[in-house]
Amino acid sequence: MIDTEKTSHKLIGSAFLVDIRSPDAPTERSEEHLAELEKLVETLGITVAGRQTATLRHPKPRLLMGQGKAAEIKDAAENAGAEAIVFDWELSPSQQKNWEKLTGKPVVDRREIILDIFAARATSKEAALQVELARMHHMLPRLANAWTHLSRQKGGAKGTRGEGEKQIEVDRRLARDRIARLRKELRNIGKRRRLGRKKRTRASVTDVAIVGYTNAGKSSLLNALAGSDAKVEDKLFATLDPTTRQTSIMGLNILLTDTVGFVRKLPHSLVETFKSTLEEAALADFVILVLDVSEPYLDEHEEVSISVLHELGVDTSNMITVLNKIDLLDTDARDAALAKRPGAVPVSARSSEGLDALKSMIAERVSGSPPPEVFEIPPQDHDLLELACKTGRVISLQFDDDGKAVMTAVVPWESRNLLAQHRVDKHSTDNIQELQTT
Ligand SMILES: Nc1nc2c(ncn2[C@@H]2O[C@H](COP(=O)(O)OP(=O)(O)OP(=O)(O)O)[C@@H](O)[C@H]2O)c(=O)[nH]1
Ligand SMILES: [Mg+2]
Repeated sequence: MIDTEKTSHKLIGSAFLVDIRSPDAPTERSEEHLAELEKLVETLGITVAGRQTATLRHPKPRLLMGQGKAAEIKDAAENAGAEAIVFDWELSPSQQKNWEKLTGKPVVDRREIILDIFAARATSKEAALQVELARMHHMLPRLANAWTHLSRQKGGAKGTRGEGEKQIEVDRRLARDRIARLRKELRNIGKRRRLGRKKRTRASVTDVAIVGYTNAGKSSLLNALAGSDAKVEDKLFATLDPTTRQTSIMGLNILLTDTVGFVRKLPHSLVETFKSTLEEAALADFVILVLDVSEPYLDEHEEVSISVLHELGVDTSNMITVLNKIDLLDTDARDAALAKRPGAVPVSARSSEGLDALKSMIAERVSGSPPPEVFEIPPQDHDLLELACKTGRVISLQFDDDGKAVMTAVVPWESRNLLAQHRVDKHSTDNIQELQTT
């Protein structure tokens, strides 16, 4: 269970959710955004009292929307008995203040909710410092809101400054000092991490980072590949600290790192502060992008993940894309998903299906060439033998009495997809090593 003591919205019991949608955006998308916001809010233990979408052509500076629409949302939130309003939209400090004045309730945006989840989930010192830094950045421009009541009550005579204003300056100075100290501490932790990485580079171990949208199954995949027991939960942001496990895939030494998940509109301050943790992804030899194939908004999740990776300076040209949770799809849906992403590897971290193919692909990336595999091809599919000869390297080929071909070959990934159904799946790491030494 999440530690709500560490969140700033621990006093909110129920919230009314508001999504802002442009008139051209599909309504289902708004539904999906609200459903995701609901999951985020519930992660904090806050119940959802109701939700509404406001359609806006141009956001307005004061309340995002006109007075009439704002009053409508205020009434809807009140009728639903909500104690707070959460926007799936970045509110400026002044918009937040205006909404709070209008409704007399706490009004927060999606970024604050995510910051709170991170704050509650942070267990390591580094994660806690990073979250605090992100929060300070978020708070700094909002300090003025907290003290305006003092300014109004005790505002000095013309030309002199009110109590509130002085207090804002003191607070700002304190906040800036704290930010500087946090940065310094994080720099030191980063230095130590880099030293550790240098040692690994010298030991010629390949670094592979597992990245992707939150809840896609990254930790489950780490566990399935490395036989580890990283925390797996049907919750958003179960993982905050990178977990690294050493494993051997087809005789190759690999360090697999599970990283913090991505989400739509990840607060920029969080991406900034988690950069050092996410450096694991940027400095990895390559990354494995995990996509939840059962997710209806898979395309958007993929887009978000890739854009965060680019923001982090990750090279995505040699990335392996994994379509996880394939066990949840029927045959037709599987075919459709694979047709859409022909280079992706379908797997199920839960049932282990497809893991052999993924391991082959990882070995191929690490060693620069695909490993040999064994295929049994019935006579009716013998045209695939030609494909293997043309695109790959056939090491041995034998036919049994029924005309079935038993082929050991190195085939590139594209052809391997076609040959996959004939691969002798039980070929294990040991098999491969045996083949390589004979
Ligand atoms: N059906 C099915 N469920 C899976 C599979 N892989 C993971 N899950 C489930 O998906 C949920 C999330 O899995 P995690 O491995 O925690 O996902 P994650 O990407 O590490 O999530 P965060 O750390 O929260 O970002 C859990 O309930 C898993 O049991 C799979 O292959 N099939
Ligand atoms: Mg995880």
